[in-house]
Amino acid sequence: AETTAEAAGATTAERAAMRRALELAAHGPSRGPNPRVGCVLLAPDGTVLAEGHHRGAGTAHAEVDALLQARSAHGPDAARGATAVVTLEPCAHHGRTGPCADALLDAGVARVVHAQRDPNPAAAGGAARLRAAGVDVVGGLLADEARALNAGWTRAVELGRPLVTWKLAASLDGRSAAADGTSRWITGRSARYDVHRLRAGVDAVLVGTGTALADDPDLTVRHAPLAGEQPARVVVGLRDLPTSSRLARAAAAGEPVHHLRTRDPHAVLDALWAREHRRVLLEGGPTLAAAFWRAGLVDEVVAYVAPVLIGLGKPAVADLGTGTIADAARLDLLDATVLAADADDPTDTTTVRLTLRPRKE
Ligand code: AOF
Ligand code: ZN
Repeated sequence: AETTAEAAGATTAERAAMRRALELAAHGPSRGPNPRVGCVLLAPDGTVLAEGHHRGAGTAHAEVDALLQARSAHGPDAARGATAVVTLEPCAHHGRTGPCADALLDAGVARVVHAQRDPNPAAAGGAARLRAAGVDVVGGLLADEARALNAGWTRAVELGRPLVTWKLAASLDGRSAAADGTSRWITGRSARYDVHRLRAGVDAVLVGTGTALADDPDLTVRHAPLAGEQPARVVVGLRDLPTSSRLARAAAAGEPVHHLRTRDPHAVLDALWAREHRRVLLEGGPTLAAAFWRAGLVDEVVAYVAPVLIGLGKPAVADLGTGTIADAARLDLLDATVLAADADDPTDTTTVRLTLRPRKE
């Protein structure tokens, strides 16, 4: 069992350093395959030697970033006898970069205080390796904060599949299109822009071929700030898209657009995981959403509900196999926010955004 921070008595200086390391970590990536990690190196007298953080896949891990900074400020032996305070257990693997446990050992670090254990089986084991080499290792200091900072990444890594947020836009009576297929627009402008914010936080945006054919969507982030590249756009299903469609033209232009010719949500998530996608946004339509729901592969729901009645039309979700009310799928409401219409635009619509979590038995 791991020594806990309490049992091993992390010092006041180490606790303050961990708070600082968490702040540094927050500047790291909020999507993509890698977590946010911060590191502070303390001299034996408790003063700060150097700081570092991780900036995204392929760049230095936080520990190595801090070691580099220590060396450039204080010379090659800067970290000898130092304490490394890091928000994640140092890695033990050769991934895109070398193992941090070895880098810390080579630098002569005497003590390591980390927060969260590494949930990634490929990288874990650094604490044990350091301990075996005689380094004092304390785990678990402010681990809840570190985990919260990487909540999505941690859940995805523990599940071994991308986290799925299902976004739906519907009328008061749960329709996402009218009988003739028209759907522009059910929700208001601020709701539609809010969807761009959701897209900007994921690695891939998913739609079924039915939606791709009916709506000819673009699926890019245009109305929200975007750090880094556009999320990948993924079409799921067996039907072909016309070469004149927006998605087919983007693919032809070399943009990251993929067509997965399957109907199996597990196969979809396996393919996305292999592309290192950890967070995905499922934007419909009803068939794909129902398939993910029935497979238990929806982790969060964001529903935009507009005060409009459509009557007969396309439901937001297809058959869920619930023949009786006792079998109806229940969700927990986490948040409800009113996205007000622009008062100067009579065509705009106020929309309610519901953030929900499926109840898992
Ligand atoms: C990071 N940044 O500061 C630390 C990480 O294949 P790689 O080299 O990108 O390694 C990624 C894994 O390394 C990551 O999933 C995590 O388990 C571990 N630690 N990763 O990206 C860091 N310390
Ligand atoms: Zn590492």
